[in-house]
Amino acid sequence: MNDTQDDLCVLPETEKLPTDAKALEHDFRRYLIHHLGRFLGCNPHYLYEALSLTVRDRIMTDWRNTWLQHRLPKQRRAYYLSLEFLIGRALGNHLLNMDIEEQSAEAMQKFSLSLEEIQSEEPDAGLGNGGLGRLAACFMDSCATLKLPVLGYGLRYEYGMFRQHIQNGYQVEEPDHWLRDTNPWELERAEYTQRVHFGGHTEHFTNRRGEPRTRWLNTEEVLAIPFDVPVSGYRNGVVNTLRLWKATATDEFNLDEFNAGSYPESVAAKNDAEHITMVLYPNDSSENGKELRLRQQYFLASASLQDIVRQWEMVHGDDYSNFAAQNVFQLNDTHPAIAVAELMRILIDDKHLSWDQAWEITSNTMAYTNHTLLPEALERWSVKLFERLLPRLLEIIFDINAIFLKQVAIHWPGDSDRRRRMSIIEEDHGKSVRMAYLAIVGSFSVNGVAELHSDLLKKGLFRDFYELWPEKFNNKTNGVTPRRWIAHANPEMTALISSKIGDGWISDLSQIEKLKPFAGSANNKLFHAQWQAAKRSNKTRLAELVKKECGVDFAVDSMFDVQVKRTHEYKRQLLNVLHIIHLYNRIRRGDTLDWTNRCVLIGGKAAPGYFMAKRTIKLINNVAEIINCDPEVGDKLKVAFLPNYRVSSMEVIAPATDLSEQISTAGKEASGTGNMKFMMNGALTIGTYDGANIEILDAVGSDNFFLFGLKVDEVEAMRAHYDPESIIAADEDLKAVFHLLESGHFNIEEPGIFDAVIASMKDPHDPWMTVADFRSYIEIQQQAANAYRDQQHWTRMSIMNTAC
Ligand code: 26W
Repeated sequence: MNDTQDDLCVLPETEKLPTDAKALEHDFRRYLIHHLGRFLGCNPHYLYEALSLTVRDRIMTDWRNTWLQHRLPKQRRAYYLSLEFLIGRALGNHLLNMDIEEQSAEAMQKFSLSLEEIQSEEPDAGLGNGGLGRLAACFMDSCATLKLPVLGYGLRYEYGMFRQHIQNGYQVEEPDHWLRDTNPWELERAEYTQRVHFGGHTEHFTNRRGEPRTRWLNTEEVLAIPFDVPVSGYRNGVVNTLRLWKATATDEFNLDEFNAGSYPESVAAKNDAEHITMVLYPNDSSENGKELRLRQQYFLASASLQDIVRQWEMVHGDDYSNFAAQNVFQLNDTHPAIAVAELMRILIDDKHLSWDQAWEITSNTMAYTNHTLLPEALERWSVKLFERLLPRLLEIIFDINAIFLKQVAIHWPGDSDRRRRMSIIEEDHGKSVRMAYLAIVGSFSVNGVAELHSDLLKKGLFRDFYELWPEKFNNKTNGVTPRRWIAHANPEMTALISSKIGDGWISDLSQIEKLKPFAGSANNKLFHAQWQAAKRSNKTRLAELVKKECGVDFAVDSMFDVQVKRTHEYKRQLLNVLHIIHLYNRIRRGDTLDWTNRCVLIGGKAAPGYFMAKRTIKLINNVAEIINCDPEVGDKLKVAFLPNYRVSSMEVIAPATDLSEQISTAGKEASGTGNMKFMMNGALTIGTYDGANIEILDAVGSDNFFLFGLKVDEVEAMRAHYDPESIIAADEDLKAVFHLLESGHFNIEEPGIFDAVIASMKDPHDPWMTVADFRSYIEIQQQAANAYRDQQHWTRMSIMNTAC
């Protein structure tokens, strides 16, 4: 589609392609044979590609019409700016949204192909690390279903989240070249290419009208080419857009060097440019200050804002008076926060607005979501690096800061400490730019992602700012899309729910509470049996995956106890391990009266440079190996570490889980979203009073939730005198666990490898206070195990979790 008059015409319904099985079968064959040049016996990737193209054709008219709708200047448009969109697989999602699953299965049947197998050929689009990236993808889905005019802007990483292999129990990373085989879900839109500048220097001058102006000169330019990905709404004719930028070199960039006779250098320069979108940074909790990462951030912000301003000008010319009323930018954490300065630069330098006009627009269009309280995750960029890479942006940030600090001085006269604390520029240990402060100063809204988290932001991290601007701060508790996480992932339960309450809940989840009356078992015997049967077949599916990936046998009658999420000390996979070893000790000493068989599944990637997290993965694998091959243990306890946990694994895991582990140190998990995916699939949560667990507990009631552990204030109160060694000494079970760990029982062939991990838990300065929650954790685990043996009661609780 180009920006000419012709694209103003909305395509009529008659333009739509038929979606009956016959038509799908016909187009599939045509794509496979005539477009891809393959035949039925080919590599199954091409079958996936042929079907995806067939489906994509059927999205096109809605996509185009939605795009045109959004260009009408009647409503405020939102742009979700994010370095991560963890979208996973697309085919199944579109089939569901367009209601063509059955026809597609029937069409594939004609070729003796299984739709499910074809879907499993699709590589996950792993363009994110974890919660923050998946949240962006869930929001895009929900916005399309709610018919909201929201556009996502992100980066088209050539390599997504690394693939995790387990070798001898250790995590090994392998690059994820997900685009190697073509991606049928993207549409290149070279006609909307933008130019992004780096380096160079600035020059100040006065224009003919005597106004001060700035030029940014001698820059290197990089081209930003957009690739659009369709985001379909649920059966509503809406297809929104996720626009992902790819970096490439400009021709001039290469030519200069080429003409100077240095061909290799010119090619190297091309590589430099293309490196910007080569790979996703695999850190999800600590910033590393790398230049390439700052390049990525600016590249996204600049290309996206230029694109939006370009579209604005097509309709409004150079009249920006309504811009703020009709546009809003949501910053997904501080990663795209440079957008605050970039919008100022575009409006002032390129569009010649005054500072005040530009600031009025910027500070009324930017909104910032914070996703973490961990201090090590707060982004700071060295002023030196900024100066070299983005000199004009740094000047603007200095100016924003100077004006802001004057405001602070007026609010708190004479309080120089306050000014130092709140400055966007940190002066200690080498000057740096505090991106969170830039985001707060430049935004009209600052939100946390769960009630507790938003509260802690106001009391802690952003306290000074809250005192200055209380009206900016608010909460938006995270959510997840029930389309992917129930309707797509759990079709059996979906059909069962809809048979009772209709299917309105799929696009309006508040209706799910109509399920509550069915939780009582007295009059709902059949429904309860069907609920259990659905869980059972989901558990069978997961057991097959675990067998295939880990070689471990999970018995479906056992309680499936699952912790999947990034591996991080604050999420306390180690606490889970302590409990597993405790159960193992009990089995060994014959303490198994009224035992509940349990299968523990753990999965999650560790950042490649995060030693403790990687060693924890090794510990889990070693403990699993010893327990699984101990004949004395048998089916009482099985432990598996699922390699390469990703979106598509969660689609199998969540529907099959009985017990969802959400066991972070209170105050550390901003929200959590896995907790919601498990709950809506009828799992019970065993969790601390943290993040969105609290709201889950409120919704479902304490009878249907296994709460344990210290609360935030208790954690903080204990810190000063925390003495894990004496807690261990005073607790026979915990002592036995540590004794076994320290005896080298789990690492006979590799002595000493767990010393650091063990020491971290015994350290009085352990920030995660794992040992402090052990007793209350194993007690509540025992309660969960007991509860599980009463299947009738458990089913009631399971239904309540879905219904709430
Ligand atoms: C700069 C390195 C870096 C990269 C990513 C630091 C921090 C991040 C993210 C903020 C980490 C993240 O994904 N946070 C998670 O966001 C989810 C969505 O809001 C929350 O549910 C999780 O609790 C939070 O850990």
